[in-house]
Amino acid sequence: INLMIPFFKSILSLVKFKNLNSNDFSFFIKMEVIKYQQEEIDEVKLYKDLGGALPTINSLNDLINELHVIFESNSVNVELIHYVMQSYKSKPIEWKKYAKFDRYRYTRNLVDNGNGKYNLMILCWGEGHGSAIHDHANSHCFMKMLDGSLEEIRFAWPEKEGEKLKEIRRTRLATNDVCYINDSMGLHRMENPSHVDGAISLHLYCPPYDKCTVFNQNTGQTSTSTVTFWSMYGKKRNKNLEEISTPEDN
Ligand code: 2CO
Ligand code: FE2
Repeated sequence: INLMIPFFKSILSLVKFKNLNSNDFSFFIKMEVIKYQQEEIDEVKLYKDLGGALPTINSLNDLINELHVIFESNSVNVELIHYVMQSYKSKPIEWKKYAKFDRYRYTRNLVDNGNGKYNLMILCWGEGHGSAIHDHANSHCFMKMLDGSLEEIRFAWPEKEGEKLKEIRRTRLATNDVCYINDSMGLHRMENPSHVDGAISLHLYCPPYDKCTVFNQNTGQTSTSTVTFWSMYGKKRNKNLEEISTPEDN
């Protein structure tokens, strides 16, 4: 495992957003991932790129409001999203109404639907809970630890059919850390390595998606997984929905 893999990838992607009220893709936003270096935001450069103003985030509400402002634009800087998510210092009192655990698998709890442009959600990982290896359905994924710690295990896309997936890096995320992934950077699975403590993370997916591909590590075999919400806006959903799957361990 090479922990020093440089992430100086220049990626410029056009992201389509689905209009909430229809099934057409009706508008576009450009997400800029320019010389994005994982886990290291160059604040000075970002400050210059943005013309001399970096937002101040003092609460979860500030973060939610700032994200709305940022996504009003047709062009969104990935480093800026990373920066604002990192600036928020986790305070349990602000997010605990969204933190709903299940004893069997991790839960996804919707905090904000970003006017249809992105989803902001809180994931609750019980002791030892993990996800399957999955992609992100062409979405940009930001993840910030709010409590406890998670391990991200990243894999390369399989090159041949029937091939075992290659692990490319392993990162431990501590409280307040942020990490970013999109499909061009590989696949991953997340795991709460603790058998004592839960872990809580805040995720932003842009554009929102409800289906992703999950992979069997040994055979590379894929299947489609539907991702759903355990709760929305702090309210638990219908019992029947609890049966629908999340990309849990396989
Ligand atoms: N992508 C997974 C999900 O939305 C969680 S791992 O972090 O991206 O369920
Ligand atoms: Fe993920």
